[in-house]
Amino acid sequence: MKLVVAIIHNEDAGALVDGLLEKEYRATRLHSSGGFLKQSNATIVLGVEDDRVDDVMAIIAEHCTSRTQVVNPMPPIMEPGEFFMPYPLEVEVGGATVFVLPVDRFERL
Ligand code: 2BA
Repeated sequence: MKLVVAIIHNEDAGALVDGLLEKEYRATRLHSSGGFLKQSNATIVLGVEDDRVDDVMAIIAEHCTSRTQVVNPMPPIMEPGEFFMPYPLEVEVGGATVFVLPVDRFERL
């Protein structure tokens, strides 16, 4: 068995969970936020049999799309008379960042 941890855009989370449920995968949605952008995203956690991981990856790919987000960099600490022109920065946020981990033991009590 594997634990699939997928960090995805908030906007894609509902459709992904529905897509997984349609195929009878059990999933948990966690509210998370990215360390870099500090914006909220979603983390989907699901335990699946080894031979179903590829199917789950395909469902994730189907429902999660990458987007470009604009970040306004923090102004540096300024000395009197210095001037800072903030240029917004474009960042490509992937459709999904996925980790697949081995599971030693799984029980539903
Ligand atoms: P964030 O940390 O908010 O990162 C959003 C996007 O900003 C990243 O997209 C990447 O394009 C860019 N980025 C992140 N760190 C950067 C840096 N130090 N310098 C320049 N650009 C940087 P993704 O790579 O698609 O990541 C999307 C979200 O997935 C991340 O949100 C984070 O929540 C999670 N993530 C990505 N890689 C991870 C990892 N190795 N471990 C844990 N979480 C990860």
